[in-house]
Amino acid sequence: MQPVLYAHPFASYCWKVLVALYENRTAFTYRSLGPEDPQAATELEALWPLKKFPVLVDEGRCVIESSVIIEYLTLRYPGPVRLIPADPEAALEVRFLDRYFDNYIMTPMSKIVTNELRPEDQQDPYGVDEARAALDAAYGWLDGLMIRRAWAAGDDFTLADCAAAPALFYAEWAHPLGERFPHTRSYRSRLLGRPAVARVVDEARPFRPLFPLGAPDRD
Ligand SMILES: N[C@@H](CCC(=O)N[C@@H](CS)C(=O)NCC(=O)O)C(=O)O
Repeated sequence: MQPVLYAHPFASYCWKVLVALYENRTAFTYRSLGPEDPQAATELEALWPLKKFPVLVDEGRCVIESSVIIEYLTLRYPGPVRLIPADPEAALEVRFLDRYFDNYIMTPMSKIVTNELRPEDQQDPYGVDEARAALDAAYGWLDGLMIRRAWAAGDDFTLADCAAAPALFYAEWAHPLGERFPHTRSYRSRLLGRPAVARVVDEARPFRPLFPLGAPDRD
């Protein structure tokens, strides 16, 4: 039995895991959480009452949280792309950057996007301003890092890049990098050129009209 992934093609945290699966050509069953398969949502809720996704089920075990799922895949389904370095010190840097992209780019990006879904009288412009300032700070730090790196943690594509791909893809839509962060821009372009990332971007294309801020006509 191959692992089963509950996910949606437009959902940023699902991209992290999909990139990891595609990088290593890991076979899996995709339970897409859309109106075409309401049973998938019912199963997800039974597996994880918080109803957050992605969730992976393998050999009767339910694995939750995108980073933990990728860690699990590297243990149980290792492939040619080693997403967590064998060296524990090098792995610390990868795990730190994975947290960086989730906490300091994905989180403020989500704040800006989800604010748009609120009723107008429940919106939070102060919180959105804070999120934009947080993104500027996060882009700035990352730009300094990426002057000398091909991938987030160095020369090799890792878990950190799986996290960076959706974070920078959508953050650039919500709060453009402009000309201020050239190294981060180049890194984002390199990510989009990676076949596994290009594949998730393509699979998500039909859902772009759902982007609450209006998807820009690029990427
Ligand atoms: N920390 C979780 C975040 C998961 C998450 O927030 N997923 C979003 C989709 S990208 C979700 O479940 N949204 C539906 C909801 O919040 O109800 C992870 O890394 O897996």
